[in-house]
Amino acid sequence: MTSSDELHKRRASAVARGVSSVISSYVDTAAGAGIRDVDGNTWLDFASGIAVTSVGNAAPRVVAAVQQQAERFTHTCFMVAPYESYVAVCEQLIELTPGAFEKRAALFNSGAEAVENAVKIARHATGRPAVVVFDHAYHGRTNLTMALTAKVMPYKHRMGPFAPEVYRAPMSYPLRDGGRSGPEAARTAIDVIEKQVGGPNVAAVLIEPIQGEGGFVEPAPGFLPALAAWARDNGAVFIADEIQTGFCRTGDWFASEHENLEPDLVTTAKGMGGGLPIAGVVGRAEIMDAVHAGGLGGTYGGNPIACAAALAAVETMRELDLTTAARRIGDAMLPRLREIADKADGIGDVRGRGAMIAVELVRPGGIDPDPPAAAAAAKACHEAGLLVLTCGTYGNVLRFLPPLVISDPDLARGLDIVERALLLP
Ligand code: PLZ
Repeated sequence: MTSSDELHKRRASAVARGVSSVISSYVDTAAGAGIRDVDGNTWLDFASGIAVTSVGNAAPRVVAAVQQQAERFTHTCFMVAPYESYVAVCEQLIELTPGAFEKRAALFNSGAEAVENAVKIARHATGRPAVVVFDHAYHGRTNLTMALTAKVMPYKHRMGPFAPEVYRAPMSYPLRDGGRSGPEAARTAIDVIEKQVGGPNVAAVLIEPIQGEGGFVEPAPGFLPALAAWARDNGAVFIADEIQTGFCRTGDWFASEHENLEPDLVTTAKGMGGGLPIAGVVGRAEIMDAVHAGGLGGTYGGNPIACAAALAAVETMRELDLTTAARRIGDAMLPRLREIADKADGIGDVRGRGAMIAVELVRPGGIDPDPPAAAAAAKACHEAGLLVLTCGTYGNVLRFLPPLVISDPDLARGLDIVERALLLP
């Protein structure tokens, strides 16, 4: 019996079944794009802990910053006794997110918490109840964010009732909406919003610039700008959920930059903390500051160790120019995957930007989703030592989120494994 097998046995009688894992190997150490399990097997990481360790596993600056901060102090609660690093992280969020207008920021612990707070802030600032979200959206697992998330299994099944005043509009999904243009798809969505919700009731339009868990769905050009313009014209807050797309992942600091969007509010987490739990909401000062003193917070939000990690992660992103690194990863992956798609029958789409890349698997001859093919390809990658993830409303998308510090040879080696997995009979 391997050490992982033993841990798996212990887990079965200690860890709730609802919490599952992609692989059954247990991690011992990890560095850069490599993970070693407790039996000495090595894994190449194309998952980054779901788009978190963009600066690499155990990034040296992050590790040093965490160690130094832990020795100074571990926690005082910013709401009790404040400290500089919280302010510095907010300054970085203000500087790095799109929009030259005056901004404010607040820090939280998880992506879901950031989204919840963005909605609280938008409702408070507008005095309106409704939140518009989209098909295939993923925003978290808390009660409000389950309501915002589209997919029922595994996220919402038998877990309602869900928070009210959440309305779902159709998404631009070029593979699956007949290739409608962005403006056309936006007109359809806006029609739903105006007929079923009503502009004056909308507090916020909330959207991932490229959808993450929903399938790496990149809306057609013009879709996001049209929604942002509608929100502006109707006094609604336009919130970009950049929890998965942010912090260099798509080749820009934030994916919103791609179409020159300037969201009123941006939610961030994941890559921001270089592996430590930290999240933020940043945006227009007049919206953020509408909330009364004491109206936002939480015991651990902007914990000093997490802040130190975030500052070190941002420094690493700047120093190693990880936006450029992400673009280079995309430039290497997309053509290679398209070549594979030409040889394989079941690849309906190859898409993504920067180091957020996916292939959508379909039944040959059409676009019917083929989730077993995605599961089989992921399994074949895992057996060859490459950690990849699936996603998508239909579970038929194989997605790649390598750390942005991955070396060219490691990237090529990973793609070789992906090729063999996708060309299986
Ligand atoms: N918004 C866009 O991608 C988290 C979820 C994994 P938390 N995505 C990974 C799972 O199955 O729980 C995510 C996201 C976007 C919000 C969230 C939520 O972030 O830090 O997981 O709460």
